[in-house]
Amino acid sequence: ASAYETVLVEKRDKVALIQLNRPKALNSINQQVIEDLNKAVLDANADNGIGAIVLTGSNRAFAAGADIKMMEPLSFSDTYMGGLFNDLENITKAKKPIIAAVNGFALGGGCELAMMCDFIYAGEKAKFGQPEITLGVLPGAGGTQRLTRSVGKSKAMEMCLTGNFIDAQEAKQIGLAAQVFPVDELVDRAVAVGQKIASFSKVAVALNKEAVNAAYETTLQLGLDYEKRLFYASFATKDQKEGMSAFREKRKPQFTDE
Ligand code: CO8
Repeated sequence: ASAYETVLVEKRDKVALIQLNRPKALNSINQQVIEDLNKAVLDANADNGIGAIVLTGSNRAFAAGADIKMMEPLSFSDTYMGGLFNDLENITKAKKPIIAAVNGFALGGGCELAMMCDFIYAGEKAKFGQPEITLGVLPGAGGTQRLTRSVGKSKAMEMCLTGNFIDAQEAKQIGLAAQVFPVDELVDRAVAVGQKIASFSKVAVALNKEAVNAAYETTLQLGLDYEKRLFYASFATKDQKEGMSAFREKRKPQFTDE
């Protein structure tokens, strides 16, 4: 039995595979999903045996957005004072990388959730979209911000203003998805890449993630300075000595995450 109501967690060697599991509502996101997902990510992040996380849904839906039936009766003050969906963002605080493996629909909050991950792999049948406009609202968890930074203004604006879905090939072509895989292979391929990442120094992985993310927050010069500080800091780790001596000695490095 799973420790969670709406997610399944499976440990595959050094990768935590977290699967959204609310099939009756196409994995739409409510408070329970957010709580379960945060806890699952936090646990994986704290587990020394885990080096990367893969987040997936079902073949039909990664997540079809926020739960529309739950949102319908809410007032402005309910959402504002209650900070509706604020906590979903917590998964971005994980030091360990999260790969989104998207089969089926990633719509609204589902597309936003995928974009909170560090990179996206899409199954051939995946569909991405920000259909909030069709409901009389707008994206509320990064769909106007992360999407725009990821694919540029014209495409992001088109997606937000029309609500039209894009398929996996287009998602790859515009840089939203890093790669496209056959539906049945997607999760295994994502886990395999997770294992590769997990074979590296955890400190180096976290430093790389932090530095790339800094590119979203700042100017080029400040970002370059920040990168350089982190690069210098990596020389304070044992793993830097291990990685470089292993290269010189033509052997496989044994990282200790120190
Ligand atoms: N919320 C609640 N229930 C949903 C949702 C949803 N987002 N999506 C699907 N469901 C339910 C359906 O109501 C249906 O339930 P029932 O059988 O009880 O009627 C069941 O899932 C199956 O769905 P469909 O019968 O509609 O399946 P289809 O294959 O015909 O269509 C679609 C699939 C195209 C995905 C369709 O279900 C759809 O359009 N869903 C809504 C997509 C959408 O508009 N998403 C955006 C929601 S708004 C949002 O996300 C705001 C983001 C703010 C921040 C969020 C952070 C989490």
